[in-house]
Amino acid sequence: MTQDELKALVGRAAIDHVVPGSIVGVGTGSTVNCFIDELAKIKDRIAGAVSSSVKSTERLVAHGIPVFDANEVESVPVYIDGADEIDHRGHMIKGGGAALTREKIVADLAQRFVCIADASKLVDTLGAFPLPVEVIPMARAQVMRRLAALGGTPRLREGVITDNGNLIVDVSGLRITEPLAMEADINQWPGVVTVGIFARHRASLCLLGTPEGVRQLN
Ligand code: ABF
Repeated sequence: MTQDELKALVGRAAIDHVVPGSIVGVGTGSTVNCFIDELAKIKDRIAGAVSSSVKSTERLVAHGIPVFDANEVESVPVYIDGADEIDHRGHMIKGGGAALTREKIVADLAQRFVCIADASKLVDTLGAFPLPVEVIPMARAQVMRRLAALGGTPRLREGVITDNGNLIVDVSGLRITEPLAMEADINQWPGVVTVGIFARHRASLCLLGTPEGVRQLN
C-alpha cells in the first residue's frame, strides 16, 4: 500500500472514535484531511468541529461541517490529529504543518487524543524529524542560540508565517530521550510560543496504518 493509501486507511478508522452528537477536535495535515473527508460522510451525526488551523477550517466548512471557536466549548470528547513522529508511549513531534500551537490548544480541550499516522511515523526515539518551535519574531535569534546550545542545528523555516503571525524554527540533530522534560524546558524560554513536542499532551491512542491493516498502539 502507498503512504496515501495508509493515510486513508487510518482516516477511515478514526471515525470509530467519534462520539455521536459531539463536537470533534480536528487536527491538521494530509492524514487529517483524509479523516475530514470521512467525517463529512457522517456530518449529520455530529454537532460540528473545533479546528486546529485555517486549512482544516476551510476543508471542514467546504464539507458543510459547522466549525466552533475553541472559546465556545469547555471540552471535546476526542481530538483526532496526525504527527510527524510518534514513539511507543504516544509522545509526538508535531508542527511539520506549522499548526502546532492551535493543535496543542485543541488537544488541551480534549478528553482523548487519537493520533492517526502511517507506519513511517513510528520511531523508538523522537528527533530524526527536525523539531518545530513556534517563536515570536523578536525572539528568533535568541531562541535559535538556545536551541543550538542544546546540541541541535536550528533553521528558520523560510517564507512561513503561522496562523498566529509567528515564525517557525526547525531544529535538526536532537535526540529527544526525555520528551516531557525537554518540552517543559523549551516551553518556558521567553519568546517561545509552542514547542512541537507533544509529551504532556501525548496521544491516548495511535491508529497506525500498516500494510497489514490498522495497528492500535496505546
Ligand atoms: C499535523 O500532522 C502536524 O502536527 C504534523 O506536522 C502533521 C503530519 O502531517 P501529515 O499527516 O501530512 O504527515 O498535526
